[in-house]
Amino acid sequence: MPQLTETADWPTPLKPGAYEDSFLLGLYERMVTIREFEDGVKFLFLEGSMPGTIHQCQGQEATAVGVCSALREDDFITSTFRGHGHALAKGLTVESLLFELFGASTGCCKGKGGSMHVGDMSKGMVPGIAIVGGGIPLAAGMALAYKMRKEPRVVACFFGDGAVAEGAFHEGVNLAAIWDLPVIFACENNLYGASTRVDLVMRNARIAERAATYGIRAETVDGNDVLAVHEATLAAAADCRAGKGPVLLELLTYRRTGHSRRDACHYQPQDEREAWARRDPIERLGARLIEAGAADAARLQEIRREVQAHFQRAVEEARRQPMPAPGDIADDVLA
Ligand SMILES: Cc1ncc(C[n+]2csc(CCOP(=O)(O)OP(=O)(O)O)c2C)c(N)n1
Repeated sequence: MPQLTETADWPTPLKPGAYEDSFLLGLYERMVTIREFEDGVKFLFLEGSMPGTIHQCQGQEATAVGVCSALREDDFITSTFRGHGHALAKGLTVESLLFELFGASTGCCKGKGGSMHVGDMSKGMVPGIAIVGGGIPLAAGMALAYKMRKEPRVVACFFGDGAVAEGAFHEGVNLAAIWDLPVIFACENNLYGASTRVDLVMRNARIAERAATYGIRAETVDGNDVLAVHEATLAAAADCRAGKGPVLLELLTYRRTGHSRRDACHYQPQDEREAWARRDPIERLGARLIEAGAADAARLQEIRREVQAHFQRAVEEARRQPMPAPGDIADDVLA
């Protein structure tokens, strides 16, 4: 079986001039926004400022930003319970997300979703579904609607490696395949499902290989390289819009924080953590920006400081937001 950490040795081709500096800096800023948001939220949660629970994505910023930067505004994404990064990458504001995590009625789901269910239909993100694999048949259904209405839209469906062993994966991918539906199945293979390593629960942990079973195209992508993810998603979206059917992208990455709440990740070997820390997606893009002359270290530091200041202002505002009124409990209940 190929080593799951093999991307540590993958080259990161620098293509000077292939992108506008402003685009690259935008990707960088978006990834820093996600990292600072997640680190800040972790602290706020542990100090008891937030109700419920949290699932975070530190280390996986390039998958969210790489995929969403290749989509159009009216394309949709689905997400599961680790959706903060997906939401920020798809265009939700730091405020609407943070207010939601505080349980405020001004949050993106009016304070009724919390960390596990963030989303905003007006931004093209279906609120997160906490059922592992739950977004996969949903994405196929949405894509069927696009196809029947002849709308040139695409759904990018984010899910983890653990979801691949769910029946919903087989059902959703198979339907999307036979009907040539415009779905990008974006599997964030972060090597762990909760505390269990992927190769303990799958004989074949190279998830892209499953595509052959369904007769669809797939690619294994370095998920810590935002430009590699962006380019793979652009190609997948083009295939989808051309009616060629769904594409499975296996985005190899690593979750650098616990599964949820107070999980300290003791099950991740130290050398593995260090190897992935050396391939931090933000530092890698930063190094490439400097090498290409798109920015210097001072500019990157300035971006981080601006993002931190924005987050701190949002926290102050979040503490002043109104809570949902008890009388609103049945509003927006559809079933
Ligand atoms: C159907 C279902 N089974 C179990 C759970 C409990 N659960 C929540 S997250 C999780 C691990 C999922 O791992 P993965 O899909 O790889 O996503 P990741 O956490 O790596 O992003 C489990 C088992 C659930 N929410 N839904």
